[in-house]
Amino acid sequence: MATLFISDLHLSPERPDISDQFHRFLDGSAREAEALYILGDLFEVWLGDDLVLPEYRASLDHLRALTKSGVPVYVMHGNRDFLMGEQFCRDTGCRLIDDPTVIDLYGTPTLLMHGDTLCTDDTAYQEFRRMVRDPAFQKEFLAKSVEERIATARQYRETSQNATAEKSEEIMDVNQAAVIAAMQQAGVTRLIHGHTHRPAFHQLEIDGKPAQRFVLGDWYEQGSMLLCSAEACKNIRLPTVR
Ligand code: LP5
Ligand code: MN
Repeated sequence: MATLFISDLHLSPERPDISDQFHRFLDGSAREAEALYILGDLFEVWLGDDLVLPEYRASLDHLRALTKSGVPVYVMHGNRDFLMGEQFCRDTGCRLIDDPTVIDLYGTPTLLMHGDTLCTDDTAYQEFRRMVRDPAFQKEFLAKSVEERIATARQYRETSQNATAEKSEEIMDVNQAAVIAAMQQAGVTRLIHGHTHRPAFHQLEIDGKPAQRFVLGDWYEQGSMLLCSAEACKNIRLPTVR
């Protein structure tokens, strides 16, 4: 048996092939899993549970079919879809988990995060994050009309695209001290996260003990997952079928 971790699918009507691959994954290998964890940015953007794009419906249905088949699916918010809420859970049978969350992964306490909070050198982003994660700010946003929400999100995207084009790769990666602090605080020697779209396995040392950081890959070009069994965790690229 295995536990699967994915993140950063950025499902969007603009890339229907990726949605297809996700659906095949949910109907196929995910059915054999003990559990599936989606660690943020499942959707390119989520403007509220009451504003689901018609193109997203099929993905919700495939998720629902997986949870109905008995595979638990845990979903964490990313920096694009943090407005997913209770209705999303009712529609899919998925359970939302906090960022950060510690799970017992075959006997090894494992810290799960989206990864954006580890990018502490990106101070402009952290400031933006504080603003949009404020419950009062979100309540105000969700009270806006559909058109206003779409327009505001578009402005955020444009501002963000311009900002990221100016930032260095180092600034947009995790800060090593933040990684160590998060792992120490959680009392773990294993971390799994996404967000940076730099799939990798990093070995580090925390308080003299060997520790591991697994970074999940994005689904821009093709699917990607981390498969963990009692023996090991390995990053796997999912074959594209066109
Ligand atoms: O997403 P990605 O990978 O391209 O970039 C992220 C960071 N950017 C973001 C912003 C999102 O892309 C915007 C879309 C989110 C829609 C959310 C739902 C609707 C809003 C709900 C409100 C309650 O997350 C980017 C990081 C990068 O990752 C790497 O970590 O660098 O951060 C930025 O670029 C942020 C900028 O540095 C600062 C942006 C300030 C924006 C201020 C508001 C602009 C005024 C618009 C007027 C309404
Ligand atoms: Mn992200």
